[in-house]
Amino acid sequence: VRGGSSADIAAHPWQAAILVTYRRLPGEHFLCGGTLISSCWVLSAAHCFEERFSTNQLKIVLGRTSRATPEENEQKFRVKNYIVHPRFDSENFNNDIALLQLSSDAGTCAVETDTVRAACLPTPGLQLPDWTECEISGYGKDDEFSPFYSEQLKEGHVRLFPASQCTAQHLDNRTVTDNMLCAGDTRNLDDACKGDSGGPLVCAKDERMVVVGIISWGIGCGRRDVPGVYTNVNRYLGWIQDTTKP
Ligand code: 4AZ
Repeated sequence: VRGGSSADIAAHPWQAAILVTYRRLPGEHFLCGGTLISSCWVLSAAHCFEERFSTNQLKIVLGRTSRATPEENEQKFRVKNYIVHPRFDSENFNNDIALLQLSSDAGTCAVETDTVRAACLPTPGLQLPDWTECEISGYGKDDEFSPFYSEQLKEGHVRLFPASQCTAQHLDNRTVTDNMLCAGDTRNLDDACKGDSGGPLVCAKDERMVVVGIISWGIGCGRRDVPGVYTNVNRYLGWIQDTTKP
């Protein structure tokens, strides 16, 4: 997250860290963010999985504030299966959505604690007003030119842009589809940045935190008048339901 501030996982208990073990490198490497949407399912971005990892290369960590340091109360899972949207287009990031199913030796999924809790999915057709203030979180870069990911989880505050300000014209002539939405900060320029992908854009609605977007792409990070682009979760409620049903 560019701008924003350091955050504790307890303030973003749906935040997941997706780690990968590469076949030729030792250790676990941070891959992407994700959002816990039920005890056994994490929502993320399709583009995180373009390398077609096998499930045994992936791990999901919940309840961790520091990106790379294991924590006492964290919950760590293997991935039973992950499903990339069948119409994900790597050319323009249309349908940038994926679901990962958690698994553990004990056969259990995430247990709700102070630091681990699912976000709500939007109700069908939920339309929040333009400029609604929402929040993003992630372990990604502090700014566009930083060589490093953040050591600690960060949060940022962004507002939902009207569709009229979320077009190719505003985004270096890249394709922007109805499956995408834009959010940005016109003052302190908080924005998602490299490494935050797959993570949550959540907005408060009737006292609940609702995952409205998935951090997807952008032109740099926190540039004035250039919003970040998010997968519009509302367009995928049917796909999510079908994919996660028992
Ligand atoms: C990325 O590379 C990325 N400013 C994600 C979001 C944004 C830019 C880059 C939005 O994962």
